[in-house]
Amino acid sequence: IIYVSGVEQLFPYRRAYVAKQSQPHLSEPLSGLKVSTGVRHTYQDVHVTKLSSGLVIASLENYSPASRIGVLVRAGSRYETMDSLGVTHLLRLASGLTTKGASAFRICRGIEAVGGSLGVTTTRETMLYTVDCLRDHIDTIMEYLINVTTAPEFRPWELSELTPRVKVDNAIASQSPQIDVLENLHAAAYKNALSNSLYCPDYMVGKITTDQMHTFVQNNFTSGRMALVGLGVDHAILKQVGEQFLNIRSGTGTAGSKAVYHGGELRNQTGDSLVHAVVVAESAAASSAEATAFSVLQHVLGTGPRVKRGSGSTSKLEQAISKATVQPFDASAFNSSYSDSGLFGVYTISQADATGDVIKAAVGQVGDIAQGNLAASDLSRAKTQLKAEYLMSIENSENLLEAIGTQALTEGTYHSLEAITQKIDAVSSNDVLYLKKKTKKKTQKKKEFMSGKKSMAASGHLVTTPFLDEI
Ligand SMILES: *[C@@H]1O[C@H](CO)[C@@H](O)[C@H](O)[C@H]1NC(C)=O
Ligand SMILES: *[C@@H]1O[C@H](CO)[C@@H](O)[C@H](O)[C@H]1NC(C)=O
Ligand SMILES: *[C@@H]1O[C@H](CO)[C@@H](O)[C@H](O)[C@H]1NC(C)=O
Ligand SMILES: CC(=O)N[C@H]1CO[C@H](CO)[C@@H](O)[C@@H]1O
Repeated sequence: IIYVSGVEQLFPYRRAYVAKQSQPHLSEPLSGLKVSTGVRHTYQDVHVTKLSSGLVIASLENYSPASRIGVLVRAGSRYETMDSLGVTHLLRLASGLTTKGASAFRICRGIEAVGGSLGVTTTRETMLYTVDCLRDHIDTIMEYLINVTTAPEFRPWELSELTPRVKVDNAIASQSPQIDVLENLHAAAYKNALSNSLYCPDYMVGKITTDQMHTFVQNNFTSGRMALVGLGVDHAILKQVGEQFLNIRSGTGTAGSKAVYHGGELRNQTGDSLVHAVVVAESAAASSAEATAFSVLQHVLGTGPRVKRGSGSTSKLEQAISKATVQPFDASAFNSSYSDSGLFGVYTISQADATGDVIKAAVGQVGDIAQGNLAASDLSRAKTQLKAEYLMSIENSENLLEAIGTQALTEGTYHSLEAITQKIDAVSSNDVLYLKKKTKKKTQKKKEFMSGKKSMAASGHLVTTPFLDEI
């Protein structure tokens, strides 16, 4: 977090917070970083504490006049049971509903009165409740956050009022070929857990009960599955809040079932002349060393245009596909990673009659690199892009909060920027090729793209779109 001079004039009271800091915890700047003169650099430490209840508290005091606090819970759609599919979709919409301490009306008015906001985002693995406000109102807003996450009531009539909103969400999602393809990809790739959709299945809309909501929250919102994260807040204050109020259900709950990769394909013939298609194999779990190598490989192949309408891109996918077709296309390497599994492959968008050529050229290019066709210049470009992308992404406080929270929740610690960039620098061409080459070894087999069991999803007019066994 870098403050440019000028901020102080805008927010004169920021000084007060700076002055309060008796013992500055300043970590070292990135080694070798050139510091421009005139800019004051302060690198603060992220503090992480794990309470005996299992709750992890992580915070970064950045002396900002605005604070952002989040509760991250390991309670994404993968933890839904077969009988309660869609519960997390409803939870995502239910964050402003009546709690034991305050009505929906009071929550909304109270947050608005302090100029704050409350939001919820969910992934397949986690739910993140976030509030933000000016620092002066931090106590008020934290109380709402705690009540919303620990004491929801899920009144039946309030839940039924959400039904039209679930329908709208589903209708919007079904308009998007991207969402369609990614949901179908997960449904095809996994047998359980990660196959669950982020959206409530149509047959469950309006059928989810108050009891189902309570059971899910009781079992999954336990201290050991939560992290309380703050930006622009004192660590001691956050810790106190965690100890006093987020301590209601200790323990970790059951572990949840491990994702089982299955492999398969789902095609949605919609007649749309633009075809979205994704072909993947199983890759590495997040935070494994291999995951970093996969991210580097992703950037070798290309993650989409970096120069608007630029020509002569270094993206390996673009280069290969341009040779196979003169039609316009969009191709990027795809990856998604989870705590116990991951998917890696190629995502293409193309005209219906060119799709066959585009997909085959894209998959062929991944195979080409597997043969060892990886230039040192491509590897170093990819690493530079990956570092730049990561560092840019955490300049945004939402991304930073999520990054700190995810690391605190999954690893109980926070890796400094330097540690992360070092990890990227350490990836060698062998690491990248290893992912593809050491296929004969049983342990590596499932991490291998060319011979690994693939999954595919496609949506559009699928007239030339190959089936998996034709790729
Ligand atoms: C939070 O819950 C407590 C106890 O139920 C209640 O006394 C308090 O008023 C609530 N506060 C807010 C802001 O909802
Ligand atoms: C197929 O796509 C259509 C619209 O593009 C969507 O409404 C439908 O839900 C999709 N079906 C599946 C099975 O994904
Ligand atoms: C999450 O809640 C469901 C009930 O809806 C329960 O069956 C499941 O075991 C819980 N998951 C974990 C990991 O405790
Ligand atoms: C395992 C892996 O490569 N994960 C990366 C996938 O891509 C996203 C965004 O492009 C990164 O945030 C992940 O780290």
